Amino acid sequence: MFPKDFLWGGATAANQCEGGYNEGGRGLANVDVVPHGPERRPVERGLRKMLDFEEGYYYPAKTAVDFYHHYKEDIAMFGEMGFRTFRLSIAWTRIFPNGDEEEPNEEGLKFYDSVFDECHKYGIEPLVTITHFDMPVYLIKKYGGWKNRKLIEFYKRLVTVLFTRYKGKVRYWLTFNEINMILHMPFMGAGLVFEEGEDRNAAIYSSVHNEMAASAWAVKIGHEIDPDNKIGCMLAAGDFYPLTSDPKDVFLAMQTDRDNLMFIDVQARGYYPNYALKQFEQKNIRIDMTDEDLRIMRENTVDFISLSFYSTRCVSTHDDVEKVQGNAFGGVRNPYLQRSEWGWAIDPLGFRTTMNKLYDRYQKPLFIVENGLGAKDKIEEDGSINDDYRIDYLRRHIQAMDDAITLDGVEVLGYTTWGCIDLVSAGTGEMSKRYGFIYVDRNDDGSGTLKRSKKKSFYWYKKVIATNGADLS
Ligand code: BGP
Repeated sequence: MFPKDFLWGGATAANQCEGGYNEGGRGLANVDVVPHGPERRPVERGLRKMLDFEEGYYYPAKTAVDFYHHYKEDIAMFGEMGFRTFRLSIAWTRIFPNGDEEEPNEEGLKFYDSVFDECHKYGIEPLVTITHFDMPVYLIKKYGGWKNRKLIEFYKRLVTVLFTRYKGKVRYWLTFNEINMILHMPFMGAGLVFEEGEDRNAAIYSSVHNEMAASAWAVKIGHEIDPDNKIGCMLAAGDFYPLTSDPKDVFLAMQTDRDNLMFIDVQARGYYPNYALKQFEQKNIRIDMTDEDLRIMRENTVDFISLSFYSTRCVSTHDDVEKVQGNAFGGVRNPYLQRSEWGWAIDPLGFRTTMNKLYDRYQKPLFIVENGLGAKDKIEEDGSINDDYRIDYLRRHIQAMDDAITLDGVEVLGYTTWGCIDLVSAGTGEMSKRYGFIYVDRNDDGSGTLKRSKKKSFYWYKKVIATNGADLS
């Protein structure tokens, strides 16, 4: 049984749905210059530097699914499904086109004002990710991005403007989307570029520290501006399983989990865990941390833990195992699980396990802000789209979430499925990897009319929400 005020809804991110990359005074962002095609992964990982549009590449984020011009139509459809919340992100470059200006860009602020007003028309509570992989290119070129402590100041300026302007319109905030993604996709996740011979690890962990300090400042500023604000962190979650009961595998799984949980340990408990400090020491990673950073982090922990969950992952110390690449996380194949067309392991019970572990560890409410199946859809002759595979995936995960709440006592504030409307895939840049209840006529090469239509899952999710999760049939 789901709580009465459970926040059902869907999730998007500015860079994957808005488009309008050069409208309304917006500046250029790292997420704009990640191309579709074989160069995408190297760019995402910071192995190939691309800080501007280059000849001969297609950049899907430029137009994405043009939410910038379609938001009224799209939010009306979310309203029709009965959404109680809608997760979206702010494009930093709409508010501060370069990132270091003193004054914000009014046109950008107005855009989100209209989006939030539109949500409230349908009784939809906005859930805002302050930065979803987003970073002004100017800040990368001029300051080196998050490697530079100055970024903390620019981020404080950004959040102060947002909390002040949208006071009363937005109550739920996330500071950084999938903050641990910086380990796996440093450019895509945080705009990091590396110089020749630079120590990658040192650059990553200095940036991580600056992000976590900035996040704690956001919690402080957000609470000061409006004590009703609820501010959360966001983890790309999914437990790491040991492939076998070999203690070496078990230990490796624990360590790999820790690599990702370290972020939330700091954001939710307020201090670096000993294992992280030891690692920095052993790897000779020196981070410029001030006493003030550590105080702000300790005093301003998050109100809730949000997470994305698509799959669990599996690790092994053995050689004779099949390697797989699901999401941005590598690992080995788990023989007990089926996989999506993109090779992501499907594991609803693992979802329940992950929720339990996070709740045990932090004792703070969870918010599931991404979950879903990326799949190819087929339009039938009569125009219908029968996405039973998507319904099946979501049904099993919602059931697992119900079990976690009802049988295990995990506190969960809400659930927003990823890509409630089809959008550009972050990992691959494809449109054909679809997650939505709403189909968007747009193809991998950018062709298509952008027309929206309802899939079978649209009606199914509407019923799920109407029955507060009681009818999943
Ligand atoms: C998460 C991101 C999202 C989203 C999702 C699905 O990592 O927060 O932005 O895209 O994964 O991944 P993909 O788009 O690669 O299928």
